Amino acid sequence: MKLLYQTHSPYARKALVFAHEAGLASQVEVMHHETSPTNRNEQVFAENPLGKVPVLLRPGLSPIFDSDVICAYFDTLHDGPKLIPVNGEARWHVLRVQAVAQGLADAGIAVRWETVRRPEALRYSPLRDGYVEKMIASYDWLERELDVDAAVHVGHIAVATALSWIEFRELPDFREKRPRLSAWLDAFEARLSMRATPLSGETQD
Ligand SMILES: N[C@@H](CCC(=O)N[C@@H](CS)C(=O)NCC(=O)O)C(=O)O
Repeated sequence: MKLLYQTHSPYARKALVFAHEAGLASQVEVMHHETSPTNRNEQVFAENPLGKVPVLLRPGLSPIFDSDVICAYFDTLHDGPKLIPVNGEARWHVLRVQAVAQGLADAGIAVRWETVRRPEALRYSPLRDGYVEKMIASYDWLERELDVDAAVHVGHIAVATALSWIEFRELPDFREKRPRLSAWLDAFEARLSMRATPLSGETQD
């Protein structure tokens, strides 16, 4: 399988960390692609009409996107404990945590548009502030709700890759007032899956 990837994408890293955690990384060939809504990548558009990474290419089968769906697919390919609980309240808890993590990364990208990516004259500070509020509320929610002692699941992977990217991009701090979340992230970042997938590079708009 080939994974259309980006070394500075929280979502692409989430899919690859999941592959490592599920014992599938050796079956995944990583192909780096730059993407931006202002810088069309034809090879990515050919596989995903949204023009975004990650995309998983499977021999003889249709491409899979986005990161949520790639992770769900990977979870069908291994015999270990499921990283996405199959049923019960555990399933809804894990998917909800994943949703908050996805929203955090989405809000972080929106903040970057309104601070560094958009030409200065076109930036709109009320929109930046609104997205920062969402990030702060999500940090507080994770400080309260994240099941830090549970076995690793897709929600953990999504939160760790989102928060790690937020620090990499110097977006609003989450550590100072959130010791529980902060300690959990430090421990998660020591995992092989995270150490094998470092963030690097600049967005090319
Ligand atoms: N919901 C998607 C988000 C993917 C996404 O936004 N990827 C970014 C890279 S961080 C991208 O390719 N952006 C290009 C664009 O927005 O056109 C997922 O979870 O995979």
